[in-house]
Amino acid sequence: MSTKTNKLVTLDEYIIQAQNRFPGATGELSQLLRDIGLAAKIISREVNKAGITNLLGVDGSTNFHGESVKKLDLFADQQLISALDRSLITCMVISEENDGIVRLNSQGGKYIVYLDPLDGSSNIDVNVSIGSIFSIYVREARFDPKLEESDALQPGIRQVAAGYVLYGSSTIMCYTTGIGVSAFTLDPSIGEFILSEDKFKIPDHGRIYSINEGSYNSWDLGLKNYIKYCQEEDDETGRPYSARYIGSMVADIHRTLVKGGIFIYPSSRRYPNGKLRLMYECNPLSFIIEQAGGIATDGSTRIMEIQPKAIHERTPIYVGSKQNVEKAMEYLEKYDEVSA
Ligand code: P6P
Repeated sequence: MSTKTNKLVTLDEYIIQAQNRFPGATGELSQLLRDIGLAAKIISREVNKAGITNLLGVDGSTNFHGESVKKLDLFADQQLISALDRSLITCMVISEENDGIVRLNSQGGKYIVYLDPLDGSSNIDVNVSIGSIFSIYVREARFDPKLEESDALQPGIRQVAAGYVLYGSSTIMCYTTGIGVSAFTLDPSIGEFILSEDKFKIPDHGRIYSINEGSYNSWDLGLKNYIKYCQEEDDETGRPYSARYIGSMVADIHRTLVKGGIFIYPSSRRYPNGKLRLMYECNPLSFIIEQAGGIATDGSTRIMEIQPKAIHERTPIYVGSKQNVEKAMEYLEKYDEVSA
């Protein structure tokens, strides 16, 4: 739920108005967000006509994770990195598409940006929604000439901004700078992101659970019993809940933000530490959900308090409406003792 707005406000206008509320603001973060907005428009244009411009399909290479790289993955990565490089505000980028840190031209730049340039890319060829995710930190040792990976290993609570762009039935950019969540819808006829929802609030409880039930057999007992709880008849809590799983985290999280409920990617036999990446999937999307009034944990620890050890590390995630995530945690704790 949120306050719909009627006045036409573009992303650029909104960012400037927000900046003016902070007299000491240098305008650098505003510029960085505008850079991402520009790259998002270009990526949206290509995503929406990928089938025509031969941008569908695999690039033929595999990334260092061993995953086949889609042409649009590379295109999105290049667009975002070059947009950030042009404004000389960002010193380095960490992206799912690059093994190590990507040093930009401005080695003294204030910001470090994590990117999942095109999340859910396995859905590209079947025309299912995909998204770009970004997470922004301030470089602490700003004037140390040696730019190291360790500069980027900061917990999610240190994010200064985070958000996503969802390329779906419309293109939506949703971000937070720590004072609420705002969403903008791209109007392709004028090439502008227009403010569509301001101060997003996630429902305290939702009737949707979202998990890939194909890995059921390798779940912990607590998770198995929580999903059974979601499927039981109970009018008071509106159960059985509906199961919805798109397989694109950005799309599943956006639905959870709008309608409430819970999204889960647990640890499993195939992914003992979970599949999703802490720094450029779970932290930014957890920042958004927390700012909207929800909760995000790894099953026991708040996602944004995890101290990262590696830039591409993975984590399990339970994220969404407060009541739904708390209920899931109850089951994990109750049955964890049993299975231990
Ligand atoms: P599975 C997409 O590849 C992704 O990284 C997330 O966007 C999505 O939530 C998850 O993986 C889907 O993984 O194992 O259910 O196909």
